[in-house]
Amino acid sequence: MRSKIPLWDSLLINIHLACMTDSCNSYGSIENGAIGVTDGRIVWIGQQSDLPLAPADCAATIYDGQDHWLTPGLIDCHTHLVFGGNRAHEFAQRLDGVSYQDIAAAGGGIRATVAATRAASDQELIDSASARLTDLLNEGVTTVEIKSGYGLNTHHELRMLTVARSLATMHPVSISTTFLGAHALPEEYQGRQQDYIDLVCDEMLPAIAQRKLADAVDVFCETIGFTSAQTRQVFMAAKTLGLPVKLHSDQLSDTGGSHLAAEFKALSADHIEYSSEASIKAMANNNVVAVLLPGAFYYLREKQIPPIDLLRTHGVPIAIATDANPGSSPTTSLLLMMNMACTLFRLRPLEVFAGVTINAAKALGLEDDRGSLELGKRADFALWDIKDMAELSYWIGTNRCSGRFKDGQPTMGDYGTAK
Ligand code: DI6
Ligand code: FE
Repeated sequence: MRSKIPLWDSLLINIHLACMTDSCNSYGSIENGAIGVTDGRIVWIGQQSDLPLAPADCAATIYDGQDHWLTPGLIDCHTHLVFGGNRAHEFAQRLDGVSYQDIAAAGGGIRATVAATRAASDQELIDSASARLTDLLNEGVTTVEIKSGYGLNTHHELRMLTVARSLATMHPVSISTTFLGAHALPEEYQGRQQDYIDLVCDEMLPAIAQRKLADAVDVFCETIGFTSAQTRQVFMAAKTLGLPVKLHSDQLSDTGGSHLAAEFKALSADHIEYSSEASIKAMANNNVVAVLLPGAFYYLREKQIPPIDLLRTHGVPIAIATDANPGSSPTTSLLLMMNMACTLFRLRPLEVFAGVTINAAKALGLEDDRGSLELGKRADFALWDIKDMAELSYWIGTNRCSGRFKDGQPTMGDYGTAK
């Protein structure tokens, strides 16, 4: 029998914590720690031996962390998770030497996925995205960003964003949605690029903003995407509607996209393999997160590594994401991306882990709410059966995730209730 009214809703004991509160220097580790939760928020954090009362008096529900590591829930801050069909047939073409750009120019690539997405029912889109989302969640992910961009007309872009939002009602996850109407030129606008950008700005964006279906606006600024001038037009329209922006920039060539992202104080500039030092400096000065996407780099067999040393020198926060999409990064494993960020980009395990927690939260504008273990932040946790935090990027294709909590509720793993 408990003698007192418990202080908190729940308490996790027998765990080691990686708080990520000083992520430039350390994991912010607390070995033999404990964490208290009320109303889905962190209300106590520290050494288990410093608990104010006996565990049973601290909380109504107590979970035994079994000596595992507990971290902030992972955040995948750049995905294109909702789409119809897949592009396995293009993979074979590419292995025969046809480039991603050539496939796009021949009407395949993104346009092929647009056709498949338009043809898919809402339920088909939900089912296929749910399967991919489940893969991410099984690896300790608790927040996912999802972009539109395979609808490319008002009806289908609204549908993609609605489907993306609905996933959060079916799975224990937070979803941030991003409107990417300027992803590719739809076939019916061939030769009328400017008309399409006008449609994005004058019709699609207001319709989406009115329904509050997007948390941010993105553009594919690239030789095979849209120009800097067109990107600027979309960004201005987004700003007018009060929506933050982010950008696919300098992935295949230096178009000055990252510089433009900085000028608009974008949440993030993503890919950035070809970004110049001037662009990186501008990103640093404007608090723009660099989102690196090693899956696309690997899958497109790119050679140009993002300017990691410049990002370090100028203090640009680095995030890592899957870019999950059917054309350039067909993956649903954020853990594999973490390993690739180390092996392909030479990032360190600590940098990579900050990249899927606190810096990924920054890339979504959510750093005050999640991404680290701090008082008042959301109780989204991942638990790991590991001895050393570096294991999370060391294993290749191995999932050591043993549990997950969303808003303080256990959603995966069996941590019982300790007495
Ligand atoms: N960059 C990417 O990596 C994806 N979109 C983009 O703008 C690729 C999308 C696709 O090929 O389907
Ligand atoms: Fe992308």
